[in-house]
Amino acid sequence: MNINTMAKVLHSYNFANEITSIQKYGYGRINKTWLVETASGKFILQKINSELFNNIPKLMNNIIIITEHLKTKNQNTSRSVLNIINNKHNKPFTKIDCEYFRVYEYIDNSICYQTSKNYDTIKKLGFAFGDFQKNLSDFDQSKLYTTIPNFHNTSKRYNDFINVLNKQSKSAILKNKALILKFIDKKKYSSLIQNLIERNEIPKRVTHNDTKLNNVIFDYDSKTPLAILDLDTVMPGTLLHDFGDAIRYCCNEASEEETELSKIKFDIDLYKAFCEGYICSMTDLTQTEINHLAISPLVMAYELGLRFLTDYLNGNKYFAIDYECQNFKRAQNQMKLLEDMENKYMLMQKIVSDTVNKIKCSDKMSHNKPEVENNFTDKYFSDFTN
Ligand code: GN1
Ligand code: MG
Repeated sequence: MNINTMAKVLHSYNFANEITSIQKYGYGRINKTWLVETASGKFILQKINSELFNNIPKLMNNIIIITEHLKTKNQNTSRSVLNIINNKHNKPFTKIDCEYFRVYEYIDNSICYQTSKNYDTIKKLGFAFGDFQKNLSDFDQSKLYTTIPNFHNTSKRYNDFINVLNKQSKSAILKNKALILKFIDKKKYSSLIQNLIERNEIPKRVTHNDTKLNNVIFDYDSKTPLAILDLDTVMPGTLLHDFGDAIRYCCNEASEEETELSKIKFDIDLYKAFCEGYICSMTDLTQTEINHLAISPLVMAYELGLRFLTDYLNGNKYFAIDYECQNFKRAQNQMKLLEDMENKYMLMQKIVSDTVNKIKCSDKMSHNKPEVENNFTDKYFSDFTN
């Protein structure tokens, strides 16, 4: 970012005179993030992508009202949410030269994981996302502004892909033919969840829509989740998208950036751990939701792969890249993951139904569940697993 703009932004905050360092932070593909250290504490500074989000005041209002609601559900309000710092004019964002910036309090003694092979961590992650969902179940959806219309409308994503394909030269299509054909061949995934939404077969809930492992802050010592980040895409939606997207990301043995396809495998034990955590905390799932939990990660891998491939064919205008064919490689990565999930799908279904039954049994057996001190205690998990 232009140094003058950065200086103006920082001067709009009360901590401007105390800054000791500023470094780039995180791996977001949409917003730009910095860690600002000052004599009195650390802050997260973000430049919000205003090409994508076209009404930032309304987006910020979503984040404020969701954060306030989540605070009513948890006593430790400095570590259970990411608090927004207002600028000197008491505004939650600063606008400089048509660009928008916001600042969050940094949560001390915390960590964000890009990947994790630890079953306990992933079980707690599942619990945290289920808990987030449950905590928002009494939030009035009509108060939310839709920041990106049709964000997880996979049928629309498929149509966008076909429209971009139609604009390609013959040689571009031939060059990428194998992957393009795979996405066309698996078109059935594009309407699977969308049909349930359109036929009102699943409830509309307040959902996060970007449930990646790296959007959760963990306590550094206890390794338990503290807060869920990146509320830009909190909108009315279906929990199938959140459940599926979280699994698509955290159960890939490799990262989303892996280009060596043989390393991309779906880890069924991590999946089991996530299911146990999620189903344990999000207890009011409907039967239709339960029936579609197992298929949802396949739909989400298909959707994201399609988005990466569409963006690649369209000149990489959406997802930030470090090298020219990165979005093509990311699409290949998601396709490989999807193919591996297809091979394990029967087992994925069985794990969901076994987990649901196990929780129903343990609910019947113990009417006196242990008190949950903080949302993610180990005590609660060992009670569930034993
Ligand atoms: C984008 O920037 P980040 O990492 O928070 C994208 C998600 C994708 C993700 C893939 C608003 O999220 O939908 O799943 O990249 N966010 C938006 O890594 O498009
Ligand atoms: Mg995001």
